[in-house]
Amino acid sequence: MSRQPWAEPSAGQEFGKENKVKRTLHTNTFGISRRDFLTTAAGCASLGILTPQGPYAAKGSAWALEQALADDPQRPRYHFLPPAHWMNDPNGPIYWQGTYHLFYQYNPVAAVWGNMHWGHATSTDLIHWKHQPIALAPTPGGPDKDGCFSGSAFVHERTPHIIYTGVWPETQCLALSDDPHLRTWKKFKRNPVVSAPPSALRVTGFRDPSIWRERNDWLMSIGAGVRGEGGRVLLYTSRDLINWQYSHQLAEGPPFSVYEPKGGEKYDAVAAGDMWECPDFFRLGDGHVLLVSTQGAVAQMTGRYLDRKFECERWRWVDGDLYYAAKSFMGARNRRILWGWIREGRSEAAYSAAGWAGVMSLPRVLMPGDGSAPRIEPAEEITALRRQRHHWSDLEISSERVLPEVKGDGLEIELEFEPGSAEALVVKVRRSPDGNEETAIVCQRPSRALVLDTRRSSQNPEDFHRAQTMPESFYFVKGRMEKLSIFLDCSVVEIFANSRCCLTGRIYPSRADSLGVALCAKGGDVRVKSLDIFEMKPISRDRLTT
Ligand code: DQQ
Repeated sequence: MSRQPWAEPSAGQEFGKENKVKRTLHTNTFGISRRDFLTTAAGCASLGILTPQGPYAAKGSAWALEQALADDPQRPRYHFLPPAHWMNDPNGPIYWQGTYHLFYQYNPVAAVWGNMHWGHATSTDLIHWKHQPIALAPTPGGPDKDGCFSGSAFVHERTPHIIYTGVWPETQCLALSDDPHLRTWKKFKRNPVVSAPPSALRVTGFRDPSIWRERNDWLMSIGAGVRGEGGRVLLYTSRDLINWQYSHQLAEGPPFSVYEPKGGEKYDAVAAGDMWECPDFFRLGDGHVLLVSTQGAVAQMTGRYLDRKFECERWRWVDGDLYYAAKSFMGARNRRILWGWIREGRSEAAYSAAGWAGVMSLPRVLMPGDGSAPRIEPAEEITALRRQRHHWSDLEISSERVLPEVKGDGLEIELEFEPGSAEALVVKVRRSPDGNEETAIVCQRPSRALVLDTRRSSQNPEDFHRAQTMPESFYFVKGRMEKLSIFLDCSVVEIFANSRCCLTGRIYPSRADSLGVALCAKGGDVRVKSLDIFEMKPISRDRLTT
């Protein structure tokens, strides 16, 4: 090993070739107001808002883009967002010396996927964030020259490290930070540390490393798959993080896919379930959980871990297909916290023109469940955002009941109900006074499914108009209350059913007066034992997160 194995952070780290703005790695002291800071080119650059490509290039500057984002009513106000442009997977979340660090796949020059960097933000309460300089950028000529794909952060010898996929081809690369704020990262000079998948396996992909320690060994799982057979998670071991040996498959198939290729369609390994992206493996209570992202959704397996092999006993989807690439970490008070990427529900042309795409889910806490799946709940920190409370108890709902007391696009709605004789309880949000625009959250009794119906959420034909279904969301057994928490945040609807599963959707109402809430029972009565609606505080003044 050379005596200086870690490259200095500035070495060759420049944004895309077309963009002439050189990356500045100076430390933002945040000693001046954020707005003043951002009016400087250095301020914009250090937070990852660069002179944009695409539609905003014509409009002049990063500053013009930022103004547009601050005024965009579709931008959520209490979910985490990058400063601008495109975000996808959460990467390497880590709780380090009392601070939460959230990294994410980021294109710093346009609101479309590509040119992957690691964006970075920090928080001390999981809710309010500060944007930080970009953590990882492709190194020209390096193994990550075409992008720094997803990976994990971990601590080795009291020093935070990142292991991530450099492309193309897909290889695994290492970086470390000796900066207490993790603002600067040094890449290992002899990257990649794993240069190719095992030669005996013809894999559909080889990416998204995740890492943990067992006795003296580091273990690393890598997402992969075999065409026509299903997903795979490959297990590597190392003593020093530099020399890795392929051991065996931690887990394999089934494909988890309902994809049926039509004649002539291009084969897509992820959609076919033949490639498992972003594996996340951890112990929870007495059992083990493996999350993999496939076919546009996240599958959650629970099962047995023996001889370093995971055997799936049960599985279910964590959420619908607008939630992806989920990644967990241990937060304060030993909680297993899960982040996930919420995709857009509109066309690429629409989000690219808007200048931003992608939202981070609320932090979710995973806990040991009743045997069939872990419990999943919003992190309790979110309650700090509750402002005004509207409360009802013992409501008998038979037909539609509009709640004129409450209106808004930033609400938390909590319900406990008994199904009664009705076939469905429907909670309507973002409802226009004439009911022409509305988003329906439907608790279906016969199927026990939760449906998020966004077919009438907007009158814009360009948006996705669809109904998503999450099976087995309700119990519907005598004497048991059903619980629903709905988080409404501008274009995001994030639902938790019975601490059992989630369903997330995107809506882009076209009318400014689509702010109403109503309850409705179909085919009978429902008793709503309690209903709380909280108006939620934004996490920043201007929809820019910090
Ligand atoms: N996104 C990353 C990959 C990962 C995929 C690239 C999942 O590392 O497999 O942006 O969304």
